[in-house]
Amino acid sequence: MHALSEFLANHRNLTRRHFVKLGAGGLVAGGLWARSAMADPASPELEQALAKLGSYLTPQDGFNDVSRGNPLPHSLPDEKKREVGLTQETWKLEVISDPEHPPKLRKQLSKSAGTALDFTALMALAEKRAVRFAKVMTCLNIGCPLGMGIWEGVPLRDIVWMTSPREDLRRVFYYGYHNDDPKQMFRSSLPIGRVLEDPFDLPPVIVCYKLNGQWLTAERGGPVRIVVPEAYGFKCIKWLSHVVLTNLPYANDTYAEQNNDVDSPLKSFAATLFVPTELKAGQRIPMSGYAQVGIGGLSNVQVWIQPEGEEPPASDPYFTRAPWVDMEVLPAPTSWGGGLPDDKIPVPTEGFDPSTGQPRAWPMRLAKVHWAGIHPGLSPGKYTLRSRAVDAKGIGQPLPRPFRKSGHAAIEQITLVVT
Ligand SMILES: Nc1nc2c(c(=O)[nH]1)N[C@H]1C(S)=C(S)[C@@H](COP(=O)(O)O)O[C@H]1N2
Ligand SMILES: [Mo]
Repeated sequence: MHALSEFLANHRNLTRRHFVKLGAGGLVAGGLWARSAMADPASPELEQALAKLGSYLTPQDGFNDVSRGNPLPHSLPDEKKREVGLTQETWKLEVISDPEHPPKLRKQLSKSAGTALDFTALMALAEKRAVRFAKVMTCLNIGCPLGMGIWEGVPLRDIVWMTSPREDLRRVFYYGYHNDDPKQMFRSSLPIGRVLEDPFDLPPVIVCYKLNGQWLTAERGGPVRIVVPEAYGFKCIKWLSHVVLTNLPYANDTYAEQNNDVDSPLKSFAATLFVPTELKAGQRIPMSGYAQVGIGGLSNVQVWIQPEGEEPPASDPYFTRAPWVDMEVLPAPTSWGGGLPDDKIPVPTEGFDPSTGQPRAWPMRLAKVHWAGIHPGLSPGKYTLRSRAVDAKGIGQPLPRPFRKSGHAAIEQITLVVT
């Protein structure tokens, strides 16, 4: 609750500013959002909407869990976890050559040769090479992020280079502990180029051991998981045990088996967290929500309230020509939550100014934002409320990549009833 009241205090000035700004603009697109409604910006309704947003970062045990496994690896008793390498003391990572498509390596890191990487060696690397970045963890198939975190790890390339690869190395695949049952293996993969270099100012692919400044819990994939900054959750393998270097030129992710598009980076999308759905005529309607900022960035969040019976043209299935209205994207919070020690972003973290602890740019790509707004009220009837993200190029969700199996970005629909 402490974090929440701080969050509200941090956002109050902003909302005041916002509604003054909107008020000065007068009527906006669609004519629904009138100047008069913006007269009392610090409204109790709006505070109610902001109060529903919760903390910015998600505590580790507040993430939604979609892990596979029978039994779930994180639910194993401590004794068994020690036995199978799911503790920091017993964890070992093998970095080996794919026997079917072998690259030329000078060395492998294997348990049999006694050269597997252990947690002490990982921490020795971390002392010099640790990186941190913000990322929203989202399942490609789920319409709501699983959680937002600051992830810390060592670049995967530093570990790949330990094998002194020479040539015929085109891809890396990796998997974690899966109850020693081949049928339960959950594998993901990346082109070697993405591991060795970070295109478009992305942070590196990491071998991750901390989340929000704390050791990665077993449920989040600890002691060690992979985190790929721009990817959906299925690329971020938990309970990491094996990295396999291969000359295979294409993706061999387990997730491809369910018809998923496994080469698709995070999309931008928005959703509502709070809006009253049973209303009186003319009653002001506060609303708030979040947006995931995908690889395409975010320029805005918009809302459209469609009266029942007013159908948009069939030639516009993604509602690009509907009378969308801008909401206010809230600035970076000054209180982060999520269990971050002292509520401070660790220094250094990519994308953050080390002297102020604030993001260098906002909205921050691959992270989350909150938004809020207030509608002046509707006449009696039934309506459909929709929200959408608009990317940095001005393209509205679910475009430019509308297909479901490359990541959920369907426009949400909420029914409002006004009496
Ligand atoms: N070993 C392993 N890693 C895994 C999975 C899994 O089932 N097993 N699920 C993946 C999927 S589909 C998602 S969306 C993310 C979820 O990460 P989280 O549990 O930390 O939210 O983990 C990924 N990593
Ligand atoms: Mo997922």
